[in-house]
Amino acid sequence: MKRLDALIVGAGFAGLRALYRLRGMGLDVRVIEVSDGIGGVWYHNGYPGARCDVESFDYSYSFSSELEQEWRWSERYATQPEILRYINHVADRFDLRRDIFLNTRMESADYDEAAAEWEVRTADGDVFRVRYLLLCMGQLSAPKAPNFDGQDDFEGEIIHSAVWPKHDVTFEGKRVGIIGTGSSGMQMTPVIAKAAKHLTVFQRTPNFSVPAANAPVSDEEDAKVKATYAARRQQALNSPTGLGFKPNRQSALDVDDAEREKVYEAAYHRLGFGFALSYHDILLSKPANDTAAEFLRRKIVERIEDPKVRAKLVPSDHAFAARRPSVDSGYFEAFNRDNVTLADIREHPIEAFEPAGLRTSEKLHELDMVIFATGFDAFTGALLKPDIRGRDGQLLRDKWAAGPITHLGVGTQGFPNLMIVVGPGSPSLLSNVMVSIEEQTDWFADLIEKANADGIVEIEVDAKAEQAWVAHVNERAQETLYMTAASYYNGAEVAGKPRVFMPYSGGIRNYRRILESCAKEGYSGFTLRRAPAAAKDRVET
Ligand code: N01
Repeated sequence: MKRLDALIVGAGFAGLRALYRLRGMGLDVRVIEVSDGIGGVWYHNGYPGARCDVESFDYSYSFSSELEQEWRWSERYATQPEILRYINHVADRFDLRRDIFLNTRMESADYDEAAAEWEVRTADGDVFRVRYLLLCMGQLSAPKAPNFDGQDDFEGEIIHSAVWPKHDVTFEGKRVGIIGTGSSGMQMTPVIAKAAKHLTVFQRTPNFSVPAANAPVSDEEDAKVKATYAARRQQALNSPTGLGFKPNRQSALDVDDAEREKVYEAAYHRLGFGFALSYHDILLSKPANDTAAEFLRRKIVERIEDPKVRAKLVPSDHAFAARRPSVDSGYFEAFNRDNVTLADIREHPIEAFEPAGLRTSEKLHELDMVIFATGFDAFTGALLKPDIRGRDGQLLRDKWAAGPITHLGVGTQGFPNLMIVVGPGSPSLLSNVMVSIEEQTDWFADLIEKANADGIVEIEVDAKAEQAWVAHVNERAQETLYMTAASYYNGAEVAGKPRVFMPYSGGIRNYRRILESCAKEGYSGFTLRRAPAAAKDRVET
């Protein structure tokens, strides 16, 4: 049994950041990580074409200006290998590895009410007793895969994009199928198309996408950003989503067509994901959204030669960005190649695997390899896998059976001293997640610092506060178009999952102000105790 001040679960961007900060406070803290390497999703999503769709300068830590100055990004949108190199560089530079246990899966965590401690058990039988348990387990880290009839009889290879093998995967001479056209499927399509003998993309829902406008980072741009990095970070902090440029505060409906076209054209060629911020109301008003969606549909049409294929690829069943759009590098153009076929599985659903390939209601697609780019059990998938038991042995999974209940996305009543980093109910995937990670880990660190200074041993969310927060998260979501589409934002990605809105859509800046005022008010919505509630009860009875 190992006794610690804090245990962090997950060695991705969040876990490393939490380790750096908590260790810097003199706490005895460790990280456990189920994989055999650090990096979280960036360790596993090694599929061809994987890259970040937030600009490298913004998708990076801000806690060390030395780190900011010394790291040299090679491209505006970094590839997965480059991001993984960055993560490893950070781990080495700040000597983080010595406190990380790899190949260590948290199987259960039980709250000991009398001691105000968590007892964490790993799959290998190790036990940790800790005051604080920080869950840094990711929002898109529990891959989900279909289970078609006959799958085990398939004679080719099946790979999931989010569990990409560490050995070289070759496509030369192979007939490859990709199921799924979210960001992962759209990123890998043009790359695999170039290498494979034939590529079939199995599409259920056509998705919006904006070109990445990727480019090498020139020495000049690198120097310019580094000279004004602090201002760029401030800009990100004060933006709705944590991206490092100024959003337009105008309505898309307050300008004439020519002006709007000019703005969209410029954003389309330079801003990638930020296209959605061209006007402030793109995600708030359907008529405003229609202007952006119509512009993007025109652009998609221009990129595809065959009118029949084009008609299938143009998204028409959801508002732009109500589902997560992609930022692509040649996705639509890939369908102009002779060796690429689009299989519309909404029209002709997949029926089963056969030894030679995939049978749809139309025909057998003969394949040597099938890639599942089918996404994740988002937001709650990883958090609810282990048995996390709070007061009275209540399982987190039971408490959240009808959807996650949190105060500020950071904790939940009945599970004291449990801290969720970038959890449901926080801006999470509606933000540049690096900004959210740094903000929340620092907020937790300040809270722990205060608790230690004041002799606090138990920190618990109040029931009323979490009810009010869940209601607020829902109210904010209702102001947007997010609930108008079925997506992983609202639980539609997994059959039977509660259909509730998961992230907080009120924006990074609002959220930061809420966190700050919570702290200023002595952590309103939380009860901070100098003795465990259970121990007090015992004394009182
Ligand atoms: O997953 P997705 P993803 N049969 O859920 C289809 C981040 N990310 O891995 O929409 C057939 O978006 C499903 O169809 P439908 C980013 O936040 C970031 O692509 O359910 N099809 C959909 O087309 C992103 O949003 C980067 O009708 C099935 C696709 O699979 C998130 O990760 C790069 C199916 C899943 O799309 C997830 O992206 C990559 C089935 N049974 C990912 N099940 C960056 O650039 C699912 N589908 C940072």
